[in-house]
Amino acid sequence: MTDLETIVSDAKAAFGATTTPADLENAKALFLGKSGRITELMKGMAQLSVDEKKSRGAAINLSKQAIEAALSDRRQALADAELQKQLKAEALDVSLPGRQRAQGGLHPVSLTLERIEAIFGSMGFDVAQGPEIETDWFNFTALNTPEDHPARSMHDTFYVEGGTQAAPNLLRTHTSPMQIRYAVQHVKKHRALIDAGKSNEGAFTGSMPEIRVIAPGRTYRVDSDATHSPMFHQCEGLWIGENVSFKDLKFVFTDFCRTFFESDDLVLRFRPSFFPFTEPSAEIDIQFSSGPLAGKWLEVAGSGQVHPNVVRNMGLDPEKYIGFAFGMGPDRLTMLRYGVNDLRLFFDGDIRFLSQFQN
Ligand code: 2NM
Repeated sequence: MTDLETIVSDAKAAFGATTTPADLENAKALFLGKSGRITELMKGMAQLSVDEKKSRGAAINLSKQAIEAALSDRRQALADAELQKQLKAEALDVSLPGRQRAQGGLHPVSLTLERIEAIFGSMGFDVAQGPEIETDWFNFTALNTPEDHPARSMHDTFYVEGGTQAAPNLLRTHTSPMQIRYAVQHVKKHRALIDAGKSNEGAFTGSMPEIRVIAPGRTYRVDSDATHSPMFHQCEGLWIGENVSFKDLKFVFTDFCRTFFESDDLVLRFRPSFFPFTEPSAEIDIQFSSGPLAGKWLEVAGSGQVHPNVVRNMGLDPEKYIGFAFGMGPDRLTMLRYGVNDLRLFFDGDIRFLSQFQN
């Protein structure tokens, strides 16, 4: 092997042994760099004669070209290998099944609130929502609650900053304050329309359209055990007009319970009771004729004819306007409907419990 053939063969071997472009450039320098082996041979030609220079120069040049060709081949090979590696790393297996997106759902109590709103909505009831921080007036006084009533005590009510010392602000203990707010607005609006000689109910009658409203939402009391949570839900209903009576309450609430529990033969019992805001007052119990709860009387709501003082606080004359109200607990209705035995499960946020309720 001539010295040139050895150099070309060494270069091919050196290039072939490299695995990265940087290694290859280092290997190139050994042969074609400033003090590389080919460059050194060229420098050594200085002492040769003109004829020798011609033939030696041509031979060195051929070798140099062979090394450059080998270098270029190796560059391409390394680049191809890199590309293949990258393609393999980024390969998409289009035959893999798609990733399932977890499906969220409404909270069971929200499902109950939606059902309540839909059922009462079908009976012409509006849905009113309002503040959870209330004034003493709307939560207690307007609802005919005596100054010394135990519900006003700090043991039962969460008081918050704001208001006056005599009438501090509080977290509403029921949603009835919203009934008062709604009724006052309703009365104001229709009184203005009547005064202007108009009615938004079509022909002018000179009288106010009935108040028919439910108020669902969060309420708060100082209470915590398996059946009481400091935050719980309430839905109160109100129906006031010139000729609304207890028989309307019985019809409406019976229809509601039968629709809500999907049980046509469910029966109701009205048991005398007391509330400051109604007179007379009654607890409403229901009884299923079949299913796991058959035969038991279950308390589902409180109700009564709205007290004249409360009607007056709505801005209405109790001699002319009369009606009834009721209040129920959507948390308890949800427990009964789905057979849940511990109220706290609703508020623990355990997805294993919550995901059992179908929307
Ligand atoms: C109940 C029971 C009885 C009630 C009263 C009123 C209002 F605003 F008319 F005064 N709203 N809700 C009421 C009546 C609530 O809950 C157990």
